[in-house]
Amino acid sequence: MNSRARFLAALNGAHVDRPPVWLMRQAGRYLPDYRAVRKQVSFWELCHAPELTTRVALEPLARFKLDAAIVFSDILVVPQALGLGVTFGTGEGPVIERRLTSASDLAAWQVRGAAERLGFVSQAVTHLKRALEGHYGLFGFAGAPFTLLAYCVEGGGSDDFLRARTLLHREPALAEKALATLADVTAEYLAAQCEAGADVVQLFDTWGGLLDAQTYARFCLPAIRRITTPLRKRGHRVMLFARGGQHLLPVLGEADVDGFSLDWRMDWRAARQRFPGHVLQGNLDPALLLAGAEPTRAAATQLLAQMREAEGGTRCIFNLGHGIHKDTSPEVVAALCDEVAAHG
Ligand code: 1CP
Repeated sequence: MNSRARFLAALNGAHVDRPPVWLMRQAGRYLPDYRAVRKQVSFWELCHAPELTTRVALEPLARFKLDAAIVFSDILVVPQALGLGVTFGTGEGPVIERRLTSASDLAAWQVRGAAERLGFVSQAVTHLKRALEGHYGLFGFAGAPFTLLAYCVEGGGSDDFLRARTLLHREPALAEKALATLADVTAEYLAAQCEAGADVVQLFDTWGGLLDAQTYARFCLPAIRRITTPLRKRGHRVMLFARGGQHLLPVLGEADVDGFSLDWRMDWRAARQRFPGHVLQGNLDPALLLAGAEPTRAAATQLLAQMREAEGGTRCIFNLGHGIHKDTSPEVVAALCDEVAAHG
């Protein structure tokens, strides 16, 4: 079975010889070629150069037995396209210059033309699609509305995004309007990625798990559906990753998605029981890879056995429960992918 055929079969619930595998953040700082590229160009320059985004997206496919690629970009391209001024400093993570604190800040967002300003990402998808020559599946992606809002309100990274969580409750109308705006730009942006050749797109709700289920259902799910419902009506596939969202499982069914990417703390069997017809993806703890090849292989074998319990492992995609940590050894990643491939 070719990788893309395996990947599409898993998405469609057809027979698979084994679950396909890809890894969140599979292109990134743990790979020497990525670090070499970043010595030459800034992060934004890299994102805007299709030859380079394709080069870094292909590197993990050349090294490891992976079944899908993900376009190289970042979730913060959306606030950048809205004119918020996003910079990636060395080491300490992104900074957003024009934070969202009031209705007048929101009124200044440059919504018109934002999807066009994101055209470089669709170009990266087109370029990568051509290079994959139909051999591998291809993911597009975007940040989910709340995760984007969290960065826009905070002005950068945070452990608890307290300012964003406070805004939801102090100024719910402003928060809803900002979430809807982010959603509408994202819907158009993801449709363009699908039209450029992405087989499926993933919404990263990295910070959604900071919210209780009631707040998530009130603010996040309507914004997510503004993206997913029109995409799915057009025949595009969408996955949702709600990191730290085990307590959200009872409400996530309202997201209108094809599948869920599971955080490492989520129980695979419990998720499968709740979502028998959805694609499930995940969910090895990235920390296992830092612990070495043996614990990683053992945990992978166990997870593959759980995947096989329902329908011979179809509608399952092997992945981590969050992105690969930058200190991960490529040899361990190779061992993991070999282990998954050996289960065919
Ligand atoms: O210095 C560098 O080279 C930049 C490091 C880096 C990389 C490699 C950033 C800055 N972004 C990326 C690429 C990236 N980001 C990808 C494509 C790589 C791949 O998967 O192969 C993807 C899917 C993302 C998504 C992303 N960016 C998320 C969601 C997924 C997740 O890991 O939770 C988030 C939260 C971001 C924000 C971001 N971008 C970069 C950093 C360091 C951060 C985290 C900021 C923080 O909260 O501290």
